[in-house]
Amino acid sequence: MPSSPPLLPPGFRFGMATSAYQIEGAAGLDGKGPSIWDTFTARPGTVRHGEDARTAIDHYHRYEEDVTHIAEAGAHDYRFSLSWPRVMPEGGAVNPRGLDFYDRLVDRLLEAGVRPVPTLYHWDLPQALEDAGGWMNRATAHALARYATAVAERLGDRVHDWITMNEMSVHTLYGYALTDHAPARGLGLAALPAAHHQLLAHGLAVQALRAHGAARTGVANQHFPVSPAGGDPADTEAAALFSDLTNWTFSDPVLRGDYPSELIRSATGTAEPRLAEDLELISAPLDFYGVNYYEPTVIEAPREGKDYRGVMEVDIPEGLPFSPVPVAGAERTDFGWAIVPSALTGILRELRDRYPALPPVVVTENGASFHDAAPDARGRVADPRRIAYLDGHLRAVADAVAAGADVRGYYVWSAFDNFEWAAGYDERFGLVHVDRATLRRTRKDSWYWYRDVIAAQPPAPDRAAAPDPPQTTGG
Ligand code: GBH
Repeated sequence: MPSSPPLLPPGFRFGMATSAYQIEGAAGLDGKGPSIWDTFTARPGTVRHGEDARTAIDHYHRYEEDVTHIAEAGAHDYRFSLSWPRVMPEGGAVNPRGLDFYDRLVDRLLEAGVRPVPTLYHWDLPQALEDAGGWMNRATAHALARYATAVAERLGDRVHDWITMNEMSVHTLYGYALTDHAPARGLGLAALPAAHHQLLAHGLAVQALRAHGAARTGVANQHFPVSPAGGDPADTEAAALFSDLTNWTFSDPVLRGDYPSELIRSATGTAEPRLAEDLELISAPLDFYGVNYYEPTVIEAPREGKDYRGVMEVDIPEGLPFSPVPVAGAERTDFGWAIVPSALTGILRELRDRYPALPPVVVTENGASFHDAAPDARGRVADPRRIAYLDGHLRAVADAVAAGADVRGYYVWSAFDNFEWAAGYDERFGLVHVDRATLRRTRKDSWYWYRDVIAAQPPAPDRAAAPDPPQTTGG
């Protein structure tokens, strides 16, 4: 690793990210209703070691200490999510005590000089709404818009930056097409209406947030940079279809007002002229576009008789016209994900080339799981491989900027070790270590490294005095 820190342009925003279900705990406390993840984790065999998130890392009670870990690193932004079933236990009527928590958290962040960037929806749908059809039901999009209004009414005087939805692609794929995440529907391609209704929810939420004074609104989409395994045209075709389904189905409607193909457009299950109206709403210009990036995917056209099981963390059903294959020659995280920083430069450039109307980009998630050892006798957690991962990816962002991509921020996933969905607590993404038995927090070496990287950046034009809007040059 080079000794000089990765440098980004003045005003570039460094942050950390988390999500409500993965950290809060306090299940059922202060009127919180159940989410689809409570239902899912209660079923045997869904999560590694049968773990659940009833306590998670107890952020609900420890948020003051947690904000200190974020602020003392010098992070400019903190991306967290609001728990819909905490705010609306059944997805409808508001639970004021749920809102009180976010009110306290936002105040604490502002006191500490950290800009709050809440995400409305990070996969924890109120179970009552799932019982009414979940994202397969168009009404869920309108329910989300009412939720957006309720939180903006309460927090909008202090929160100016909003993210509507997190990774609609992963939620649709793992939760609705496959069964690896809640609500485990296993619908295959018939899951596409769930994608459309989330996109509609995004569009409606943008409207609702702006009506309540939001200054900057965006969405966080997972992007899987996809490449064909070989020069065979069948591989190229398979990779294009895979990328349509996992990438462009979720970004094209937002950034250019249509689905990537006729096939997908008709599989959304929404008929004209309503579909065209929806797309109009979904493509309202955004203030920023969030990119979550972890690793690239290599795709081939399935070879007869070849066994593809175990290649992905989730098993893709047989009989599909594409198969993911391992990324050749890449180092891997302890989660088994390929480490390819250049693919982040690649996807940032590809987005710029694909969308003439692309707003400024923020890398809203990037990070790596390593199975860090517990703090040693002196309270140190050495995690050199996480530092190398983050360093490489920040340089990859700098490369994209040098190549003309307009990237304005980077958020590490994650501030804290947390509940990694179906993988439970083995997978540690945090800059801060969390001991499972005591929930004690310990800053890892990567936390100190990140603090030093942030401190080494060129000074921003009066960032502290002018948080809103970012380019202001007050004095
Ligand atoms: C994000 O999802 C989530 O937003 C966040 O909640 C989560 O904790 C974090 O990232 C870490 O997972 O084919 O086996 O190589 C990321 C979703 C989907 C990223 C699958 C990597 C490839 C797995 N991911 N993916 S594999």
